[in-house]
This record gives sequence, structure tokens and C-alpha cells, in this order.
Amino acid sequence: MLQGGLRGALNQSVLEASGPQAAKVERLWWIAFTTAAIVYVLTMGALWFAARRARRRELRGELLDETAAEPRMTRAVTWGTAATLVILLLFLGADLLVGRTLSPIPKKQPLTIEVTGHQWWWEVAYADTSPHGRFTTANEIHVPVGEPVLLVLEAQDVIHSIWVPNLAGKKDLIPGYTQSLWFQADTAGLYRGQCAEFCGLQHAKMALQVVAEPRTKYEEWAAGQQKPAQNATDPVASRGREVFLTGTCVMCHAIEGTSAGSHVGPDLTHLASRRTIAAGTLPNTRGALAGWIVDPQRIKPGVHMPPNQLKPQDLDALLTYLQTLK
Ligand code: HEC
Ligand SMILES: [Cu+2]
Repeated sequence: MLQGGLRGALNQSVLEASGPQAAKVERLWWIAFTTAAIVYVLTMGALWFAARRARRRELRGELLDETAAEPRMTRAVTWGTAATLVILLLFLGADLLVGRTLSPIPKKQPLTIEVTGHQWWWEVAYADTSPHGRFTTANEIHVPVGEPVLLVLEAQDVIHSIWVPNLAGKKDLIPGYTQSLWFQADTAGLYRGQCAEFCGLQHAKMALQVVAEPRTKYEEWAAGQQKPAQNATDPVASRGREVFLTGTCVMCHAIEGTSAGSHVGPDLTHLASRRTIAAGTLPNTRGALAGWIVDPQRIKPGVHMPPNQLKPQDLDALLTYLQTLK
């Protein structure tokens, strides 16, 4: 599924932090894990010790002196409860502390990206202030390495939650309410994220990828994304463009540089530059595209894209056209 110049696997782990935000979350995880491990070992040790003592007493034929044991037991339970409370309060404190240090937005004007959750895909808009202006893509967020990135989060329909574990903690996307989240990727690579709040039937197939790359590569990518789609010159591709623009596709999709301007579904201006389609569900290959366009309901049942009955030549031309949208 991996294409392009990036080496290595698709990372998705809380325990391999690749930035300052995720590092804090990872540290918190280790504190909780270590504490829980110590408590577990102590509890099991005490249980083993008590069982052995009771068994020995039984073998010696002694009876437990209830009245002498009672205050001892009360003391043990009281101390146990107090220790539990203290540990839980310490957890709460550590949690709040990490939460506080995560939220302040860095002073340096960060790259701002608007992410809107839809059932079941991510709309990604770069609020670029350069002369070429903003551009929109889907399910793939490119960021420069080592720089803070601010995500401005919104939702179109229901509550979603963005979670790229290597880079940051979770944050909900709530309809009618703007939230923000910042992170910084310190290592170039490909990071997988997914929706972390149940949002309907295809919640499980709502993934995204963060592509962290050196500044120059990022700028190259952004410059490409800002351009409108190139006019198809190849006759088959031109035919495919016709199929797209005269069919139902324009009701839901936009391709900059053509008359298609709807934003119900993902912007397709640079579809061919993306690694996956349908929010990480399929690799972006000709075959997968064909399967998706003909019957998206088979791939993501309930998805808000209808099946398309296309003549074989029309489908073929349409695929050729879509693959020119680099
Ligand atoms: C009623 C609206 C609607 C119509 C009509 C429609 N689509 Fe879609 N399309 C969507 C939605 C919504 C998605 C996102 C689905 C998801 O990932 O959950 C989508 C996704 C796609 C994708 C994957 C994009 C990506 O980056 O993941 C492609 C390609 C696509 N549509 C092509 C087409 C073509 C070609 C047509 C016309 C033959 C068409 N669509 C008609 C709504 C529509
Ligand atoms: Cu979701």
C-alpha cells in the first residue's frame, strides 16, 4: 500500500512518540503502566503470603482467633483503601498536568490546517495565506518536519475524533463547535490515524495519514496542490473528463479548473497524488478506483456515494482521466 519515496512502515503506536505532544502522552502511559505493575505485584505477593500462612496454620491444626484477627483485618483494608485513593488522585493530577501542558498553542505562527470530519472521511483544507490561496484535499495531511502544525477541527454531521497516536492525543470534532489541536512531527515518516469516536456504520473505515516530510518536499507538494487540474490532452482522458462532468459525479465532487464545484464528497482535483482512497480503505490503484466507483456500497456499506452503472468504455475513460489528476 505504500507508495512514494517514504521508507518504513505506516506507524500507529502511542509507544513510539515522534513529537513533543505524543512524548508527553507516552510518558503518562508509562507512569500509569509502572504504577499498575507495582500494585499488581504487591497485591499478588500479599495474596500468596496470606494463603501460605493460612495453609500452614491449618496443617498445624490451629484455629483462627477471630477476635484477635478482626482489628488487624480492619487496619489492612483501611490502609489498602487509602493507598488506592492516593494513587488515583496522583493519576488524576498527572493527567490534568499533562493536559494543561498539551493545550497552549505555540507562539510562532504555525501552519494552520482545517480538518472537517464527515461520515466517513476527512476533509483537509490548508488555510494558506500565500497568493495562490487555500486548497482542499482529503484523508491525507502533509506537514513539514520539526514545525508546529495547528489543526482547526470541525464536524459536518456527527461527533468524530481525530487520533494520530504517534503525534498527539485524541481530540473530538464536534458539529457547530470549533476545536483545535497542535502537534509537531520530529521524524519524517508516514503516520496512520483514525476516527476514535464511534460515528456510524463505517466508523472503522475512517482513517487518515499524516505525511511528515522535509520543508522543501512539503512546499513542492503544497505548490502542486494549489494548481488547478491540468486540462486533459489525451483523447481517452478528455472523454473521461466528459463522463465525469456530464454524469452524477459533479453533484458531490469538485475538480478545480472544471465546472465541478460541489463539496459533498472529497475534492478530486489532485486525487491521483493521494496514497489511498475512501479514507484509507483502499490503495489508490486503477483497479481499486474502478471497484469503488462502480459499487462503493460493497466496499463501505451505507457510504454517501451511490453506485454507478457506467458503460465499460466510459468507465475506462473515466479511470484514465482520474489518474491524470496528479
Ligand atoms: C451523492 C454524492 C456522490 C456522488 C453522486 C458521487 N460521489 Fe464519489 N464520493 C462521495 C462521498 C461522500 C465520498 C467519500 C466516501 C468515504 O470515503 O466515506 C466519495 C468518494 C469518492 C472517491 C474517493 C476519493 C478519496 O480521495 O477518497 C472517488 C474517486 C469518487 N468518489 C469518485 C466519484 C465519481 C467518479 C463519481 C461519478 C461517477 C462519484 N464519485 C459520484 C459522494 C459522491
Ligand atoms: Cu468518524
